[in-house]
Amino acid sequence: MKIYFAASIRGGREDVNTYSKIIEHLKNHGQVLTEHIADKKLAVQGEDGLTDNYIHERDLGGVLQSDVIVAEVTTPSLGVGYELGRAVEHGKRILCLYRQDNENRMLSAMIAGCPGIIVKEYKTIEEAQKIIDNFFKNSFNIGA
Ligand code: 6IA
Repeated sequence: MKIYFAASIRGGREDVNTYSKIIEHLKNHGQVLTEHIADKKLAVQGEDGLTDNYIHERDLGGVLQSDVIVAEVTTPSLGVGYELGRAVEHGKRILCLYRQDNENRMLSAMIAGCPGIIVKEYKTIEEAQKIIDNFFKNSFNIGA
């Protein structure tokens, strides 16, 4: 099971600790192709020596070869939205995890309203873990 975990990079890194916990849990279900998303050194300024074009080609390749996409979408990210759109286009199974932590912000209707995407709200990391377990169980009949 290849899992592409998507989450904000240039959109903002406030939730990097949550990304790390989600990735650790996802590893119970398969191979996470994008562990670097939880790298605290991965700053908004950039990954050493990589061009944007290289990152785009590499990451899109990852989306296309994955069996499932799991995205943390609390911090709005153009890159994550784009990856989700491309994944929907290719009929991938997609789970988005969202935390309503700011009453002035709502998840984009283009994600919340997309029939090809399962969106689940969570408050605690334990809730997110249960949602992930249920998603894999219901989608692939695989337990944690
Ligand atoms: O627009 P964002 O940067 O927030 O988009 C984040 C999403 O795009 C993530 O889900 C990643 O899969 C992908 N992505 C964007 N930039 C990178 C990156 N390094 N390395 C890996 N994946 C990326 C770029 C660092 C950058 C600050 C130069």
